[in-house]
Amino acid sequence: MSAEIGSTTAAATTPRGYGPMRRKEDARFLRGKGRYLDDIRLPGMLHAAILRSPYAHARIVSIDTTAAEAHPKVRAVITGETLAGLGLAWMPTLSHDVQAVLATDKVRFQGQEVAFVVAEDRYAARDALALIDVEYEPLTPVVDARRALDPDAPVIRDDLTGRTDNHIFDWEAGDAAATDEVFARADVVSSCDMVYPRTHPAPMETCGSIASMDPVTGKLTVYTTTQAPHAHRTVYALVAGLPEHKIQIISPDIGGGFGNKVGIYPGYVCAVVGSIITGAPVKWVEDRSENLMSTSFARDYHMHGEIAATKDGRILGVRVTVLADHGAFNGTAQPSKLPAGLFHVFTGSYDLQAAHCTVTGVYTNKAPGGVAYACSFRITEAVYLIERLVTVLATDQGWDPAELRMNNLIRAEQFPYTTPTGWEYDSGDYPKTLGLALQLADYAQLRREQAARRAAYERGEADELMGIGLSFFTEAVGAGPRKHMDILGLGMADGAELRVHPTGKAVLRLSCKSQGQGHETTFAQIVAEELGISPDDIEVVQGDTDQTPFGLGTYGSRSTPVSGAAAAVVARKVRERARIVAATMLEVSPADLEWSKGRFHVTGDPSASTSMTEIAMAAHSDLELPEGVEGHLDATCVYNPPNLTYPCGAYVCVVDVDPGTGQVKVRRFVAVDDCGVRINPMVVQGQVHGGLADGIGMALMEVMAFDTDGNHLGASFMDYLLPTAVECPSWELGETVTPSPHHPIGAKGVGESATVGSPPAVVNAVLDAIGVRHADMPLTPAQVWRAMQGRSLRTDLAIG
Ligand code: MCN
Ligand code: CUM
Repeated sequence: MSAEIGSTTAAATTPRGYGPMRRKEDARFLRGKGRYLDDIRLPGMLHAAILRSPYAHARIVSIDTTAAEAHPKVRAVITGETLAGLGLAWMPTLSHDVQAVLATDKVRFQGQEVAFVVAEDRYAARDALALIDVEYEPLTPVVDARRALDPDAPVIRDDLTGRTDNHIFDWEAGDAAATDEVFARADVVSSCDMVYPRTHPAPMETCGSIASMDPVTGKLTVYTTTQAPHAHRTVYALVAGLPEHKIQIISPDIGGGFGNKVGIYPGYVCAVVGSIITGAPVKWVEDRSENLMSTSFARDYHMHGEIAATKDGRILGVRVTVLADHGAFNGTAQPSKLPAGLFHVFTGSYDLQAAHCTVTGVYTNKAPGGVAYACSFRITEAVYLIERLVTVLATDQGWDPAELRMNNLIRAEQFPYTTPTGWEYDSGDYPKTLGLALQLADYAQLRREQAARRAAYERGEADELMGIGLSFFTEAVGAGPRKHMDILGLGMADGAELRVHPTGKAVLRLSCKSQGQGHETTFAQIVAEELGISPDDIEVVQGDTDQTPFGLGTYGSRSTPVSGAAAAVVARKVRERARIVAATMLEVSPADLEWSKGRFHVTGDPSASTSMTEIAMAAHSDLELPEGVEGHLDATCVYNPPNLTYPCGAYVCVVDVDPGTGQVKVRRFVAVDDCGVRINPMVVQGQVHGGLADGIGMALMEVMAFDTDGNHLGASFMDYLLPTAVECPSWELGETVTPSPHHPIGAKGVGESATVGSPPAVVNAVLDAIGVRHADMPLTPAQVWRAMQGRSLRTDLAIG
């Protein structure tokens, strides 16, 4: 699906280091030989199912489990009361709130967990759910976040002492006074209200867990679909009071995470309790509806933005207020100290004088979670906001949106650039990146074609209108404990361990966890680049806490910025050890050796050399190493990134819209990404392709909608629409390379870039085609048609 222009062409050869290389893991994935959670069967394993609330808001009057317990194949029925006896009825969320593991007092969203049945097989567990008798007293739900703070709104979280409303937090960033001052002297101001609807990561594989408590040794083994195995282990230990060294978390192959697999879900906790109670391993795996209804969603931001500029097109400042719908429990995955995540970067890629934003978080009767889904902690919303605002300003003033962007982008010489909200962008050459995108798209020609098309349409000679949409984004990825980038309050730095075997093969152990991003290949390539060993000879081990070093795992596109750095650093340590071994072998001083990929040779005498393989064997031999130098070729390192990395990109989307039906066809999509040094350009392109498809999905079809009773209207793929190859054009990719100055190999993350950057490009294109200033996503045919009649609606609520 890729037309590559302005980018490296992928070859299938195996390089020694960086470069296009086919993914090693695909040998098993493409043959159906992956080992996913549901492929794992332990001896004597039991199966579980969860009874969920049919109501969005209701008091629980009684739960009668007698009939379910009497089912011949049922081994245990767990309720909130069972858990309360163990002190586990409530668990902490990623945002320092608490969430009911199984509801005791009230249910607070449709699909909330009420009881957990453990049975001999999956069918019996499901059947027994119907035998549980729960008496509910329905309560009025809060479905619309805009009504959550009304004085007469029902209080959702009456479990929290002293709580009299649905307010969670107020948070602000930037300088309010300076921003007001800038707005006061601006010539022009544009404003816009926009909703980033609730969406879902919807990975192909749903979430699940198998817990196995060994009653004799007291060791708890948990196989689970987690993006963050070490963080999960520490949380299990802290919450359940289990000894951490006796917990092993194994994250097997993962069929997509996209943020959905960062958090800890009630089913995971119940599986552990189920195993302790029954003395057998307990497997719990969600079905599709459960995944869509109850696991972490994304976005749900109601934003009001204002943008101020001079009359000659200099953007001065941005002012934003946001209402954030966090659902019934505040479970957003984000650094503890930043209640609105990294929404801070709402100033985007522009050199502004001042900016200010306030975010208010509220509870509603919807599933908890938030942020997750290729989000980089709310940057998706921030980029959408600023890229829509800039486009609205251009529309209002009759300016060209490309020119407006070009004139206001942060310039190359301004890096490192401190934003008005205090973030230090590490590097970039934004005008060059945008310039390349405009060139690849042939922007001027596109505008001419568009004008001709509109004229033909008005003469009745064309059926469709053409639109061109732009976006420019800056991402902030690669969070670590420094700069307050913890998760769950845990500031766990990421480790790497590298061991070279006597025959020159190597094993690299990392704290991150691939969910499909190709880590087994790309991290092997990093070590290969540093040591000159073939990537095929380097095994990457991840996802098993007994086998890998501590670290926070994979989310926020942090693997390359953090674990990628760790891999390079640990390989360099091994290389320095190899230098000493080589010097001993060649009977020279280590300082007299020069490294060229894969070998050390004596300075001035290339014939006196030894290869990495020879060195590896010698390191494990009877070679007499200098006093104090250990044998073997291995090393460990812990990497705590000094800053985030800031990749960027410029996107141009071209659409054709049928005004009669509102149908949108994405005709072209040009994406120029700058993620610094590319380890494997082919993998990067794959990441970008996926993210662009995601963006088309969010812009045109994906939304978690609710009716007035809080019923979930997107609980299957019949209702929650995902894009397919049919809706996607042949992507046209380009690249610029601005290395990160603080990263050992100059790489920046890229895993979420395209998801973050593409929705505004698509929306801007559709609105450009139909000549409408703003309409909310998703731009379904109905929404486009309504927008053309001047009646754009809220798409996330059936009440409109
Ligand atoms: N890469 C590279 N050169 C760079 C940057 C990255 O070759 N300069 C490669 C990496 O080595 C890695 C891949 O690209 O193999 C993605 O790297 P990175 O940007 O570091 O992102 P992560 O590996 O941390 O992946 C997380 C990111 C997130 S947060 C979401 S959400 C998302 C995404 O990855 N989920 C995905 N892409 C996904 N792709 C798949 N197939 N499945 C998911 O669940
Ligand atoms: Cu927030 S989606 Mo990704 O960061 O796993």
